[in-house]
Amino acid sequence: MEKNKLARLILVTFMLFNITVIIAQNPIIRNQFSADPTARVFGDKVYLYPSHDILGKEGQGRPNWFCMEDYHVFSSSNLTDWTDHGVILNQNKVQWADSTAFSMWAPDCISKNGKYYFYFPAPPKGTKGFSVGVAVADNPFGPFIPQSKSIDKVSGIDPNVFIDKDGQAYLYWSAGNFMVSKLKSNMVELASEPQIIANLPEKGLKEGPFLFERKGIYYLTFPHVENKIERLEYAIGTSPMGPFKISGVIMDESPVGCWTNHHSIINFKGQWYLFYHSNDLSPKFDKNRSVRIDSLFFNADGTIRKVTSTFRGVGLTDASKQIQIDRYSRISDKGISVSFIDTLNTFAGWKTVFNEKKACVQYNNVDFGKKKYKSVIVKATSQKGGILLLKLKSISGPMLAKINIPKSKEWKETKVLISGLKQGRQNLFLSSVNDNEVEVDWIKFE
Ligand code: FUB
Repeated sequence: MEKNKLARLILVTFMLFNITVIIAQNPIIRNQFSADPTARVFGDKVYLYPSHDILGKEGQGRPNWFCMEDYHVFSSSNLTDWTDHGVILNQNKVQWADSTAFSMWAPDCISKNGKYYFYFPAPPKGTKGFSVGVAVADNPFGPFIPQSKSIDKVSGIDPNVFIDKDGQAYLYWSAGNFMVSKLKSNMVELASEPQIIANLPEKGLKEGPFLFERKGIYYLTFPHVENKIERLEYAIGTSPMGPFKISGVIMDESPVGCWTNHHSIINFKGQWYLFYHSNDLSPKFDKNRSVRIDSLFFNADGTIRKVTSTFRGVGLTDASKQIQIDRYSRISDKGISVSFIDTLNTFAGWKTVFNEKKACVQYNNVDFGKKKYKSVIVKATSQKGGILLLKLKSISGPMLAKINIPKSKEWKETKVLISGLKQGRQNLFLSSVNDNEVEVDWIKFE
């Protein structure tokens, strides 16, 4: 088929099924706010089930607070290109839930015997507090059909389901304390009385339990307010129902003060990943959050190494696509900063601003594959005009190109021939030659 026709066909298919493709580093979801990420590996893809924060309007739940009316699901086979499969459940489709509450909080989804079970908390009609419901589908992206009633004897938020090697499923949730019950094989009813998980921090809110197993160790991981805002902690045990022993911190408090954090941990293609959230796209209101991913590693004794949040996140960036250098791996201490392209529309992303000579940004893991790239394109603007150097390996490494950014008040794409490029995975270094201010949106190779 002709290239244009194929592109049109793909676009029409995506529009028909309400699918959007997003390519991003941290935060990974850029077409909406997203929080409380539960990631699951189903087949050869990662499916992401986050909460969907929106900016509440009058009459939509509690003012200046979390506001969520539905859930989307996203999928990816490389953790950098994400497909938004659209809405999988809305509060007005749940018979037992109060559809004026806008409180569809942190969900989870698990697969058993070819069915997908989506667990979500919501305030029930006519009473206070939260219940937990289940919606069932035949595939990971729905349509999910909610059960007509919430799960009996479960009051609380942040459901999490773990299926052990023997096939027994466990439901965890947060009700001040963490609760656990076995689930019946129908996955929608409890098989044992809810039990409090003991020996966990007693002071400071804890919520968002997420349990996983590795090499016979059961990790109960959770956000907890040890100081003023949440950080991610964990406890370990030898059985899914505990007892658990407090074992450490997975991620410190948000450096930008996002009060909540909420996470999940998966192994995908041999690497462990931490999915969590911050408020990247809403720096002034931390109830509009965005999902991030960073790699997670274990020590030989099974303890978890603390994860430092990064902008670069994970995965390879295709050299032929827009490389958002503002999601850097490293940046020099002075002469360079990152800010929103449009403060009124943060979804437009960020720009990197160079304003001193030798300021440098490093962006790792760009995939040049086996292609023979000939040029680099830089989308930039500079009031006085400026010069950037693009190098491999380090700021004093081999030079790929010297890029003269023309004097302009508008964003312009400058294309320059490159030489000395190696194939495969490379780390890039972009630095400024003089003090003239240059703003860069992205670079890409052709
Ligand atoms: O997103 C609403 C609530 O904030 C979640 O249920 C908690 O875990 C916290 O992230």
